Amino acid sequence: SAAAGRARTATASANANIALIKYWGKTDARLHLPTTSSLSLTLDETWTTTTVSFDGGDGVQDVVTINGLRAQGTAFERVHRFLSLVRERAGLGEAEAASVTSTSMVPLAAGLASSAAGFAALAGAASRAAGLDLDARGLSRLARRGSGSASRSVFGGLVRWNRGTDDETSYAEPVPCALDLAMVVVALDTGPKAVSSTEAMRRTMRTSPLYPAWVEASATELAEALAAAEAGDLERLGAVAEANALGMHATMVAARPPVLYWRPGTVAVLHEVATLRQAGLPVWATMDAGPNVKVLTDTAHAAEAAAALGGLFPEASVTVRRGGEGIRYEQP
Ligand code: 2P0
Repeated sequence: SAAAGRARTATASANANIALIKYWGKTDARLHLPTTSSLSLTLDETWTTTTVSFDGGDGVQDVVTINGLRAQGTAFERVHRFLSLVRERAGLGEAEAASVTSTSMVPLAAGLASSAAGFAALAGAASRAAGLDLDARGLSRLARRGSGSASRSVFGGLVRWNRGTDDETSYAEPVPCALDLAMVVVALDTGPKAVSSTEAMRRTMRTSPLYPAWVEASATELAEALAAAEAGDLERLGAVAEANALGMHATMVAARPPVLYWRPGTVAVLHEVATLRQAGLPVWATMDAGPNVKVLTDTAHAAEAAAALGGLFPEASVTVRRGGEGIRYEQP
């Protein structure tokens, strides 16, 4: 075959990331080109590990197994489409089907960034298995085609995804950070969400009158967040991150029909974060496409913040995550 002599199997791991300045909306749905640039923290201990083998799949087509279950429907289609893109780039025919086995420690589709880790790991494993030799930027661009936020999980620490104007120029890269950031994840509900991010952002763009204002504010907020991170100003970074996330949710709530990911517990946690902050703890909230709240702080205050929130919300699962590393490969 055309790929004779190339590695046909590869394994890669990637961590989830949580955006401080969010990605919400696409100018090109096929290429996953975003309306705004975004900024995220890659977390530790949130890995997805994926093995891809171009071994013929089940003899007819690709086989995708996620956490021991065979993927079907939309989940299968997204992975299959991604593998076809990799095959096309590598000069492999569609007949060269693959087996994909993925294990994730993050609950899937619950607004805990599982697709970011998942598509970053898939991009790394599939590109290596297909014999593509991509640099980090090329890998970030490829991961973006699977899921926008996956472009950021290729890198560790604080990462900016440059919106760009085309496939070539839309990629992520690490940025300087003088803070030892941490996130306290307050998981209230880890079941699958009712509305996917892809659908929610499409609906917001099409119908929310607040959306253009959020996009416009986002550029200024990103510049402020980058400056604050580089200067080691946690208070300034936290305040702008919280404003950007709540602004994003405001655009969704104003969509038709509304996209309201918030639960009563979500609002309770937001209020308690503000109360803790007034009491002197450096904590700010951010939220993604789900009811869970992630609390930005630094490593020096993470344990105290987690203990306080765990005590207030015994029904929630409260975990501390620090900055984590980018994509890594299992040695063959
Ligand atoms: C983010 N989210 O910046 C934003 C904030 C959720 C809220 O990126 O359609 O799974 O696959 O490109 O990356 C979740 O959206 O969406 C997301 P697609 P993705 O982290």
